[in-house]
Amino acid sequence: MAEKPAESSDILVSTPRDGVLLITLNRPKVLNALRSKLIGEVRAELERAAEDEAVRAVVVTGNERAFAAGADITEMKDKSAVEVLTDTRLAAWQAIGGFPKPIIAAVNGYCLGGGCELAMSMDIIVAGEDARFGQPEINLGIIPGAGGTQRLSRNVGKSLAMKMVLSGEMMRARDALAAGLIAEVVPPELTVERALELAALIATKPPIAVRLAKASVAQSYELPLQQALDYERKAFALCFATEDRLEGVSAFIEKRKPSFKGR
Ligand code: DAK
Repeated sequence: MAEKPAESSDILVSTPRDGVLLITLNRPKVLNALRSKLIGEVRAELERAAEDEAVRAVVVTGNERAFAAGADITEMKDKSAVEVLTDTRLAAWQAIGGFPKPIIAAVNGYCLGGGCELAMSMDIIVAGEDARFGQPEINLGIIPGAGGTQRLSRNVGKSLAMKMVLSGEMMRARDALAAGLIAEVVPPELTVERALELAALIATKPPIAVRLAKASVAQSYELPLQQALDYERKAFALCFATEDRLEGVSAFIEKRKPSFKGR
C-alpha cells in the first residue's frame, strides 16, 4: 500500500485502499517510542479517518523490530507528578480508544508499555510470531498509566496480568494468543498483509452495523451484564432502521452479493 508522509514524520499514512487506511508508526531508531508528538499525530489522523467515508477500517502498525517499545522514556524523564496528571496526552489516548470505526493493530517485534496499551486500546491485534508483549514499567519505578493494569487484566485474567505488570516479563505471541490478548499469530512478513486483509473484509460489511457491533462489544468491558445486554438490544433494534439491513436481507433472498451504503 503506497504511503505518503503525514505533515510530520512520526507516522506514515497511506491513501485508503479497499476502505482501509494504514498508519505506520515511524520512529524506527527508537523502536517507535511514543513521544507526545507521535500520539498527537495518530489522534489527528484518526479524527480525520472518523469523518472520511472512504475509510471504513484502519490498520496501525510499526516495523519489523517494534510496534512500539513504550512511551518515550527520554521525554518522560523530567516530568513532575503534576505534569503527568495534567498531561494533554491523556486526552489523545482516550480519543484513540474512542475511535468509532474498526481498528486493527498489526504487531511485529516489541510491543511494550504504552505500545502494548496502545495495541490493547484497538479492536483486534494480529501479531507476527516474533512479537513480544509486555508491561515493563515496573523496571522504571512506575506502573502502567494508559490502561495496562486495567485492559490487560480484563483481556488475560488476573494471574497473568499480575505476572506481567509485577515482573515486567515479556510474553511471546503464541502465549498472547493462548491468553486471549491477540486474535491471530502469523509469520512476521505477513502481519501487515493479514491485518489489511481482515480490515478490507470488515470494510465490505455494513458500516452502521459494524459501528454498532464495535460499540456493543466495547460496552461488555464497561457495563454490568444486564445494562450491556440492554445496550445490545437497542443497538440491534437500531440496525432495523437502516437501508443496509434491507439490502442485506434482500441480497440473501435474491442470492446476490449485498452492496452496503452505510445508510
Ligand atoms: N523510549 C525511548 N527510547 C527507547 C525506548 C523508549 N521506550 N525503547 C528503546 N529506545 C531506544 C534505545 O534507547 C535505543 O536508542 P539508542 O541507544 O540507539 O540511541 C534504541 O531505541 C534501540 O533500543 P535498544 O538498543 O535498547 O535495543 P535492544 O534490542 O537492546 O532492546 C528493548 C530492546 C525494547 C528490550 C529495550 O530498548 C527496552 O527495554 N526499551 C524500553 C522498554 C520500556 O521500558 N518501555 C516502557 C516505557 S514506560 C501515559 C501514557 C503512556 C505511558 C504512561 C502514561 N499517560 C497518558 C498518562 C507509558 C509508559 C511507558 O511505556
